[in-house]
Amino acid sequence: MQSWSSDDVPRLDGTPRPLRLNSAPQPGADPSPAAPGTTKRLYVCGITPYDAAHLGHAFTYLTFDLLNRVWRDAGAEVHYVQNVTDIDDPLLERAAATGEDWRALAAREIDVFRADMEALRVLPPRSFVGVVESIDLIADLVQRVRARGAAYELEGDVYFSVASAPHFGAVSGLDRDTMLDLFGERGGDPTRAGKKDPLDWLLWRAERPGEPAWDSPLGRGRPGWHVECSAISLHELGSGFDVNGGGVDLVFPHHEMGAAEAECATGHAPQAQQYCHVAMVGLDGDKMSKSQGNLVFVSGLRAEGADPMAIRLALLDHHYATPWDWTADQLDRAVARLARWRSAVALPSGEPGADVVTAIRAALSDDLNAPAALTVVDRWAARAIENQGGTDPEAPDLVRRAVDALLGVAL
Ligand code: 5CA
Ligand code: ZN
Repeated sequence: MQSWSSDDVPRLDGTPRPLRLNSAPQPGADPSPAAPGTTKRLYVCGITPYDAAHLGHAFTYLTFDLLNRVWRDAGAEVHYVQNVTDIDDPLLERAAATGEDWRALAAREIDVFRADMEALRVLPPRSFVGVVESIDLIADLVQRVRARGAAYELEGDVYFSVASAPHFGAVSGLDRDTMLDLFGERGGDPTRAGKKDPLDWLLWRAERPGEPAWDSPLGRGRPGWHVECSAISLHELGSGFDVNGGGVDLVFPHHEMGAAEAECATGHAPQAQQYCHVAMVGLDGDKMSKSQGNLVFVSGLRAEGADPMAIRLALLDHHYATPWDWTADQLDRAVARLARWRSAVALPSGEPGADVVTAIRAALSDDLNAPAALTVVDRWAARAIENQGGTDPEAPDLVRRAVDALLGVAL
């Protein structure tokens, strides 16, 4: 489906440091640092469009936007793929509750998401792929899994047999009891009678009365959740792509089960060299989630008049691996910070900017440490404002371009 648009990213002189991402490489992984001309392959789990993007979603997409920018700064091409779960139980449940057609609901929320991402200056994925437009390739992956003897039928539905996944557990590192708990909490069906193992998961759901369904060699039905991401990533990026990303709520079962599917279908492991997960953003001590209803929407803040660049700065002031709670004062602080930065780059000169570029690059190369990068710009801006300029007339423009290219903030 159509992605969104972005401004051109300024190119910066000098040499970036190789990125260190603090997540364990998968067994058999071969992560090589981005060399000029390399293509990096990134898959990030996209939204289920039954509600607008909240600040937790935005935090996840901003994190991978930083990764995208760091790779590009190192001279790599980035093949970035993001899915849209435009058919799934939560979408159908919301549509049923409000009496809206599920397609209209999804289309509207995807539009809001695109507008939010564009306003936040998140670089668009090269491939933005819906499930509904991918039914054939998803059914094809299920067929390949079946051909390998790793799937079985239960009352017309098709299940993946966890016993056929030799590396199961490599993504999450969890023990079986924890897996069973999380599977039950996060959309799985550990108690369904007739399964060979409670952890076996649904690949294809046969048509139910009143539910949308598509014809396929598996019979009429629709895909299970995990298989959409393994099929779309495999189709777009192949095996062993660089990073598979999403929020930490997707470690298990989603990424574990998706990896097992892709590895089974291709016979190649790992599905991705690294899995990178973003900590949950909360509100008042609870995970911000659609089901809990404690949401602050990007579109809501924008409608109230918030500068999207201030929203971006407020989110970037947190490291992706540390859970945090949103509070309104964070936006106020970001507004003040943005104003300081803007007045500093509007001065006719400043302290030399090359050190600022080096220090922002150093912070981001260290496990995407955005808060440290913001502090670098704070210090430069404070000195420039205090001295009403500096020795270098090129500096304001250089800092503006670095903040644009590396942090995605337009000053
Ligand atoms: N469509 C699936 C992925 S295939 C899904 O999880 N959709 S979602 O709309 O629920 O979430 C979209 C993305 O935001 C996912 O990567 C998810 O892990 C992430 N996410 C959800 N809630 C939060 C939160 N509170 N904080 C940070 N990231 C979150
Ligand atoms: Zn996914």
